[in-house]
Amino acid sequence: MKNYEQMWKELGMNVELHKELLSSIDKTFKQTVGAQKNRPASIEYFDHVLHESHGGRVAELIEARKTGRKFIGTFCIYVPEELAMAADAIPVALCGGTQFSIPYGEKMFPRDICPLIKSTFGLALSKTCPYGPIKDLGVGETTCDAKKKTWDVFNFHVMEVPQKKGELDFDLWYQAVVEFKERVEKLTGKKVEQERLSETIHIMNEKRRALAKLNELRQHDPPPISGLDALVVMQAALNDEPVRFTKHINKLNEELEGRVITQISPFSRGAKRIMISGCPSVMGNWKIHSLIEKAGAAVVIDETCTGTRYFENLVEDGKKNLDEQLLALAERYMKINCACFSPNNDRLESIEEIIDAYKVQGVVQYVLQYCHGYNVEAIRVANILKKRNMPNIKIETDYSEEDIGQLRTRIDAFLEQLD
Ligand code: BJ8
Repeated sequence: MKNYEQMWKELGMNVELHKELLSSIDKTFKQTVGAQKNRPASIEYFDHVLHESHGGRVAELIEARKTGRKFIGTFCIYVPEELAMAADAIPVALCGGTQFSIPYGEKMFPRDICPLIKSTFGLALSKTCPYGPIKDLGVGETTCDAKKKTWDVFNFHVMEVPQKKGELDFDLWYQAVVEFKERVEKLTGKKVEQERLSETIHIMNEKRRALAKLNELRQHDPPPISGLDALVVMQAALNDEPVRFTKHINKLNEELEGRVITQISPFSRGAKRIMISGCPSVMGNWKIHSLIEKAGAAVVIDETCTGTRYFENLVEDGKKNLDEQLLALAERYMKINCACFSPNNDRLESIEEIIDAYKVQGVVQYVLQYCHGYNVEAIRVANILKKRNMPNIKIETDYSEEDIGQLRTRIDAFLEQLD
């Protein structure tokens, strides 16, 4: 990796602490992702994206800002990236998945909120996040309580994500999309035009198609890629430049198609097929996937925001004017089934469809500690799974390694039950 020390210094970061952060993440990476056997060769690019997320990618954003472009930090997949890009801004998701920054987050935030929030803002508070100093706008959303109150603290633009999916709620969300467009236009000084929006819709749809294809390939037995590597790809998706990213996904997909034919896989045929469902696993967090796959089962799909919820449903393209395009965007994003919605029946239906498509044999409901939305919704998910005689286990955990031994025992017992 190139030396970016000078860049980090100029950004006002705590360079020494940042070195400790990188070596802590690198250690976890080597013990989990790097310890896997039989990885596809094309995964190297996505490893590289992760490794360069505090280096090359930041340097790239700094260069883009010199040409007048603006950089927007996001924290939820509800933020329509197409709109930001059409106004010539660059959106990048900034969620943290590392235990390293949690103690710094806890200096400001209550201890009993979810690790994703504490880790994300712990990075900013400890001056180990290179994105904070170059961010032109932070965009939050009204999803869970902890998140929406956090945006107030940092004075972010907040998109109103409704809590139900009725007509009135859709109108509210549509207004939030229009308001976001106006906010981004104000930031960049550039109007969102129909033609450019049509291009960015195409770019993002192509990215979703490529990710959907990758995931379809996981439907094979044995899957040509591990769940942990598929997660690495999804984590890279939230950071990388979309056109370049799609090109590399298509290359990976070609390799995976070949592996399906030649039956090359990190797993033996008949390995237990697991779905992870619930909270996202953002960059730095490889804990649960790694534990399940080290126990010999294959994570074949993620029903999470670092999984199906990110790439399913395209934005309808070919619209003739900006109003219709905005409506199409609002419709696509409103289909994301976050646990902040009540009732969230669409999520339950989607889980059943995914189970059938991926021939899932067991479901791990993944709940980040103190995430009440997914934790309580786990009851309804468990109920539909019970009706189908589908074994499931709920794992509530944080980013630390403290409970690894206990989790390993529970996962082993769960997988044995699938026999
Ligand atoms: S659309 S899941 S990305 S909000 S895990 S911070 S919900 S307490 S990340 Fe999310 Fe958007 Fe929903 Fe997806 Fe809160 Fe839960 Fe933490 Fe969460």
